[in-house]
Amino acid sequence: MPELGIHTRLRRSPYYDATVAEGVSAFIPYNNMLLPLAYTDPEAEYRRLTEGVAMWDVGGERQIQLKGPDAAALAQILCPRDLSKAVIGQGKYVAVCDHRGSILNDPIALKIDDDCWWLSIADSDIRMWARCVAAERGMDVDVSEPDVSPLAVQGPDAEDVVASMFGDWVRDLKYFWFGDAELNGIPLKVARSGWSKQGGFELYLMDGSRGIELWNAVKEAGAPWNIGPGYPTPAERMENGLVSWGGDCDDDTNPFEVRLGRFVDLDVPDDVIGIQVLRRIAEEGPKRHQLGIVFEGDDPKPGHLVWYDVLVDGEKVGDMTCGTWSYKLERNIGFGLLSVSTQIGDSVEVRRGDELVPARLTDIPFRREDR
Ligand code: THG
Repeated sequence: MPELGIHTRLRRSPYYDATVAEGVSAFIPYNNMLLPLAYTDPEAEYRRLTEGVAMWDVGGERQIQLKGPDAAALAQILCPRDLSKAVIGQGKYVAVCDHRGSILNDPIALKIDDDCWWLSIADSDIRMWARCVAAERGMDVDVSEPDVSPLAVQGPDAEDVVASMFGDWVRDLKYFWFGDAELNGIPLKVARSGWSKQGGFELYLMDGSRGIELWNAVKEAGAPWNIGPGYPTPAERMENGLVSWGGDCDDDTNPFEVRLGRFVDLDVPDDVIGIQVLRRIAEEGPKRHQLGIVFEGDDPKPGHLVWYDVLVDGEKVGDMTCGTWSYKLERNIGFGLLSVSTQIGDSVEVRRGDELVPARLTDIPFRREDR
């Protein structure tokens, strides 16, 4: 394979040198930043996440800050989920949509202050989108990307590690809620958050010059729990049903198609972008839905580099948008973005290169019995 060219535009996170020292072996570009996606032993890294605790450089999850008198109004216009009752220190997962109801990004929206919101974004340019919307609507709000880089601590032992560093108050944080903290003078926010279903926290580092110090402090605090490096882990997130916006959605995917309808509030004001279309889709029902796909057989096949066609009786019914070897099912699994004519239990074929692989449709999240 040719190498990926590295350029100043592909920014290094504040933890970059530490991840190199830990043996990072692959990066993915994410918001024009290098985000670690592999170290040395994928199965050990999966087990560390699901059975112990791992630390992830997710500095690529940038914050888009909305600040000023109209910050809350702009946040609501961008997010088809009711933010009006959110309090300072609360975060909410949202599907930011365009005027067609198609998802542009699925950030966590954090209420930092009455006049300040962060959108903690997936991999697309919401700074440009937010700035444009604010200007076109004549709003008094400054849109920026501040020096804030999350470090995730994920896994069943994450709470003990983070409580040992910051105190027991972190144990009482509700999902996506956060509080201010300091570690040897390093300014942080500590949130119960992260892109896994193993439980965990994110430390929002607010001074990029101190990333290595923070990395080393977490590594030292986590040593009694055998903490080690990790990353947003494809097998764990697919098994447990987390959507990867950049991989599982095309230019025309609405929240109802990918199980995110529960994060849409249809009664938000009419000027929220996309809400008119979302109301119509909610009433008529979406044309596609997202189901699990489990391949027959147990031959681990790494790599899922393009969407695969999914066929029923030789006819295409949709796409398999991601795939991985599942350690939990001991099968190849993935998500299908499929016509609503398909249903759980159906037998399908997946076109993988030159072969047609027999597979079955399942519910998401996956259960071992679904094999
Ligand atoms: N942390 C931060 N920013 C992020 C991510 C993150 N930005 C991009 C991306 N990840 C955002 N995407 C998600 C998607 C799902 C979840 C978290 C981030 C998630 N969802 C649970 C679920 O769907 O079951 C819980 C949702 C809920 O109940 O509210 O955890 O990881 N800083």
